[in-house]
Amino acid sequence: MHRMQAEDRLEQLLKSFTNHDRSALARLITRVENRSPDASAIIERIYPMAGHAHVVGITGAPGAGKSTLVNRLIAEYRAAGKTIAILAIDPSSPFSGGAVLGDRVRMTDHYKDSQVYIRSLASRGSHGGLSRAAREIVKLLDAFGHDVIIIETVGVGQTELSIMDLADTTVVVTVPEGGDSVQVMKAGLNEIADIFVVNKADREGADRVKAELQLNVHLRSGNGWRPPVLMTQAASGEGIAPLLAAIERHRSYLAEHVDEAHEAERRRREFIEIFSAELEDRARRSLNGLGRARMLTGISAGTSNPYREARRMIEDMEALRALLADGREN
Ligand SMILES: Nc1nc2c(ncn2[C@@H]2O[C@H](COP(=O)(O)OP(=O)(O)O)[C@@H](O)[C@H]2O)c(=O)[nH]1
Ligand SMILES: [Mg+2]
Repeated sequence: MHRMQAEDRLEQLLKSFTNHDRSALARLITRVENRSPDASAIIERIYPMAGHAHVVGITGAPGAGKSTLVNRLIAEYRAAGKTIAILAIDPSSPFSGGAVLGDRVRMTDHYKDSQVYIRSLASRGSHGGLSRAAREIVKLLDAFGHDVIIIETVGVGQTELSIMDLADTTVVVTVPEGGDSVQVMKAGLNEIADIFVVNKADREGADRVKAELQLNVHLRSGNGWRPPVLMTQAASGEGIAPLLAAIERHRSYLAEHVDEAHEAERRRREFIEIFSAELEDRARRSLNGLGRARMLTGISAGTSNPYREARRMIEDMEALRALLADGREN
């Protein structure tokens, strides 16, 4: 009875979502972010509607000016008549859902714009992993019909790198401060950059950082896309139009150079991630209900070998079938 009602409500929500109701979008995102029991069903349903947005990743050190840059890009995209969504991922943010693009940037103008959707995701409190949440939220934003989705992340750590895997076009933001280009290389950001930006070009040393990055690009082998190195002053808006033009050039490049092998590999990787995450969800939800109390007692007490128990569980077809079928009742 309860389940029926919940399903009806979900149907209603999905219908509103399809009719471009932004509060339905917000509520579906929250369900996915909190890993509510119907999160997987939601993504499965909206998946076929996604695949049209251009996903742009903006990454770089804290304080590099990413949010200021994003704010400028929003204005450019809006002037071009495009609908845009922002997913700001801030690992240091203690807030969830409320904090937006850092306190320094005032986005009130864009808030009022119904064609701009802004959402932030704090790594703390996001159940089931940050990159999974980011991937699914991007799918929702895409399926909703946004032309452009910008993901802002701090460019440190494996999680952030894996989130940039979601982007079609990755913009790495650096600053003239000493050694920033070296930090970029160390963090592996040079390998994922499609476009380099030296922001705060009003400051001393911007030319040098630009030269270092350009040298790095030239030393890269291959004759595919060569990441341009652009100078911007996000605070004043200088260099934003050329940045947008470069992003659009990269988008066209991607459209003209579809790498089928690369795409196939990316889809396979995505499938394995989805499959493993779904299995893990089910395992967590249903282990207690499997009549495995004794085994779990041994695990909890630290007296049994978790590797052996896991293998036994997988090899015990009956238990595995129960595990795979389960998860809905609980
Ligand atoms: N001098 C200068 N400051 C900038 C520029 N762009 C951004 N800032 C400032 O840098 C600080 C950090 O900006 P923010 O966008 O929050 O950086 P984020 O942490 O990378 O998102 C803010 O005080 C901005 O006003 C720029 O082009 N020149
Ligand atoms: Mg920011």
